[in-house]
Amino acid sequence: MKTIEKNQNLYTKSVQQYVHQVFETVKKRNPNEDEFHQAVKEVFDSLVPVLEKNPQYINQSILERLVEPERIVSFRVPWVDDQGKVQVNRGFRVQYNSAIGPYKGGLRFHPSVNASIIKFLGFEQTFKNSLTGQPIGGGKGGADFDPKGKSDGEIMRFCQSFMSELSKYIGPDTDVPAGDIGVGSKEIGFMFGQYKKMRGGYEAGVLTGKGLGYGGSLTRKEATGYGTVYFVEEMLKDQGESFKGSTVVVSGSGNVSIYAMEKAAELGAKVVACSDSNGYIYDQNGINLETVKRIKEVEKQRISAYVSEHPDAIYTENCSGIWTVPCDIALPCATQNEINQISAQMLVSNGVKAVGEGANMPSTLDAVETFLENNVLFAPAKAANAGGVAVSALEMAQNSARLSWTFEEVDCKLQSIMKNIYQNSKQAAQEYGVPGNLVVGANIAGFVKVADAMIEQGVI
Ligand code: NDP
Ligand code: 2IT
Repeated sequence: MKTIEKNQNLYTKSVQQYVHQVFETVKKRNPNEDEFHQAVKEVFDSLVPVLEKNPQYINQSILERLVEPERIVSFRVPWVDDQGKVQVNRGFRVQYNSAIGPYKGGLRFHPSVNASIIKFLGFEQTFKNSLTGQPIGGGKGGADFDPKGKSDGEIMRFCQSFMSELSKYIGPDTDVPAGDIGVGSKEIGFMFGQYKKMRGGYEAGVLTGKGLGYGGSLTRKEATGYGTVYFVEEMLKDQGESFKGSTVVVSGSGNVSIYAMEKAAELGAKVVACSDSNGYIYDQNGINLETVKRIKEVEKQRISAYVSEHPDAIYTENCSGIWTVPCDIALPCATQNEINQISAQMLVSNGVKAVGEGANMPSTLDAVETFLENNVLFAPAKAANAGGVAVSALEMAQNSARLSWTFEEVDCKLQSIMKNIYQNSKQAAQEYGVPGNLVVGANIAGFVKVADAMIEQGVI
């Protein structure tokens, strides 16, 4: 018995060493790409038990293959601003992994966009899309373009130039982009128009998140935020808890944040704070969502404008201060690494019960550690925010069938997808000896399907 145990320990150690070695190579081959390293490290740390039980993944070099995107394109995006001056941005598309379907994932327009950000997002997307149970591979793209302060004409000219190049690489069965930070239905509309003009044909399924009048799906706008709340509600239900009567803090005030707030409030929670990149608002009466929607979606103002209409509310500069607001449930829905260890510790000290990641990789690795060590229920991004891309895949299905489903039909499918992701992640965590750890569970459940498909398709 002792010998078997000793051999098992030795084997575990050698698997850990192998994983460590592949990770060191990733760092060496992708220097200065901190976000990409972080995303890979989180997944790799989760995979040791699955690699121990399945040596074929090691023999077939699945990790080595997964850290190398199938293809990355980087391109010049020239456009003319309202003053007649030529501006140049850098565009990207990473076609990360097509083992289980066409590349699928959003486009981000934000000045911080670079290869590291796009690769971390593409890597995450591969496992997230696998978790949805739908036939979609992983992709991501974007540009270091800042839509803030640009006129509609400037945004249109930028989108047209961006699509003139991107159109060479995408298609309804090849690669299907959608929105992300800085890209909503307006930008998707401009890009779709340009794609259609260049192709000379109506390929509705080439982009998702389209307007409802030309192939968009009902519930896509709401899907990421609603899905995150559905996922967290399932997680709470398992512990005999729910959103009802809880105090909730949601960072950001964009697409994901607004609809997470809406669904949390619908389920009986009081949402007391939200933010933008400048600062956060706190409203002890509960955030008035109609005001937030008008300020952000229609008037495109800063969130600070809220307090002039709601005198009880307080605006504070510095967006990370939002994590000092006491709450039962925290939903980070803004951007990567918005919760560091100090903020995580603050949330724990203030008694947070659950954290649900609506954004991609919003918690640093040590923040995640802090939540898990303190028994906070933790819903990781790949699982919790998969509702957006899941409904994108439903949009593709509707486009292929040339029909549209009702809001209720799509919402119902979204709820059942989120429940499945929760159950599959929970089950994988249990099966591999870390019950309740949804980080490990989601990573394993997402990985196994992609890895098996890669093996079945041979070395390509
Ligand atoms: P939006 O552009 O609609 O909103 C982004 C929000 O986050 C804004 O309030 C913005 O504030 C804030 N924000 C952006 N960057 C920063 C930053 N560097 N520091 C602080 N705040 C910031 O984007 P989405 O709501 O679509 O995306 C939010 C997150 O959710 C991202 O991580 C995205 O990858 C993820 N996600 C999005 C999905 C979707 O379907 N849209 C699906 C799954 C995940 P400001 O206006 O000041 O910039
Ligand atoms: O991060 C994400 O999952 C998204 N931005 C949505 C991608 C999509 O294809 O709908």
